[in-house]
Amino acid sequence: MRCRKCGEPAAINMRHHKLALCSRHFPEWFVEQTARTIHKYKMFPPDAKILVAVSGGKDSLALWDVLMKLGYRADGLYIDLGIEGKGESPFTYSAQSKEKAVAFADARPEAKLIIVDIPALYGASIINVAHKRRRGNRPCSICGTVKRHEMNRVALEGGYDVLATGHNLDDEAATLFGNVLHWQSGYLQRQSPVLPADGTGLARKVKPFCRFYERETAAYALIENIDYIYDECPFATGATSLSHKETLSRMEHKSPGTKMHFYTNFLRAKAEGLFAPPDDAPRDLHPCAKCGQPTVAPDLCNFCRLWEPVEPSESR
Ligand code: Q46
Ligand code: ZN
Ligand code: ZN
Repeated sequence: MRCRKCGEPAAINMRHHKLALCSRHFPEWFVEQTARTIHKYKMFPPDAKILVAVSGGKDSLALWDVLMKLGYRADGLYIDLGIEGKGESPFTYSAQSKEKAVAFADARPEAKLIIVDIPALYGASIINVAHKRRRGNRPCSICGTVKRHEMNRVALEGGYDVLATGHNLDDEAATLFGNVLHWQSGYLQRQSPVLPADGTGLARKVKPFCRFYERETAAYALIENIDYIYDECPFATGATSLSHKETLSRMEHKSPGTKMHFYTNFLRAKAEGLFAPPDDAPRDLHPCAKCGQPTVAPDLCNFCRLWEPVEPSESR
C-alpha cells in the first residue's frame, strides 16, 4: 500500500475514506481534518481561549497537540481522581496518567497544564467516596459527576470560552448505539459535538475529534511521538460501552464506514428536527446552594451531595 500523495509506503490505510497515507502526509491530513471539523460544526473562533481536558490518554493529548499546532490558545486540564489499581494490583492509574500529561506539557514551552487534585482539594479520592456510598465496585457514575463538575468549574473560573474533550468517533458511535438501544431520547437530544454555553453556568463543550476513528488518533499519537498511557482505567473493564464498541467494530470490519455513517447521519437527522427538544421543554435549573453550578436537584447539586454525610438509606 502506497501513500496517495507521494507514493512512499503508507503508514495507515483508511478504508472508509479509500485513503492511504505515509507517516509524513498522515499527520498533515489529520491536523487539516481537525480544522475542518472545528469549522463545519462552528465549534469556536480562531481567538477562542480553550481548555482541553487531558486524561494522559492518546486522544486528549493528541487533541491538545493539534490545537496548539493550529495556533489556538489552548491550556490543558488534568483531574487527578486518585484512582489506583483494583485489589492487590500495584498499578496506579492516576499517578501514571498524570505523569504522561505532565511530561507532555513539560516538553512544550507554550503548554500550560492545570492540575486539579481531587483528594487534596476535597479530602477523598473518588474511590473513597464510592466506597463510602457503597459503590466501590462501580465508581464510574460518581467519577463522571466529579469530572463534569470540575471541568465546568475550571472552565468558568478561568474565563475559558470553550471546553474541548478528546472523544473520538468510536466513543461517540458507541454512546449513540447505547442511547438508541434504550431509546434514551433525552440523551439523544443532547448528544452533539457542540453543546452551547447555556447562560446558567454551563460552559460550552466541543469534541473536535468526533469524526476520527480511534485507530487514527492512535496512529497520530504514535507518529508524532506522543507518549501516552496505554492502560485503561481499571474500572473500564466490563463497561457496557466497551461491548458496544466491539459490536460496532465487527460491523465496521465487514462494512467499512459503518461507524462514520451511523454517527454523521444521526447528526444530520438531528439537525433536521429529529429528537429536537420541544420549545416548551421544562428546564428547572437553578444554582446549587453550595457551589453555584446549575442543577435540577432541589438544594445541593449531585457533586456537592457526594461530600455530605451518608444518609442511612444510601448505606443499606
Ligand atoms: S476514569 Fe472514571 Fe472512567 Fe475509570 S472510574 Fe470509570 S469513569 S472507567 S472514563
Ligand atoms: Zn506521503
Ligand atoms: Zn454544588
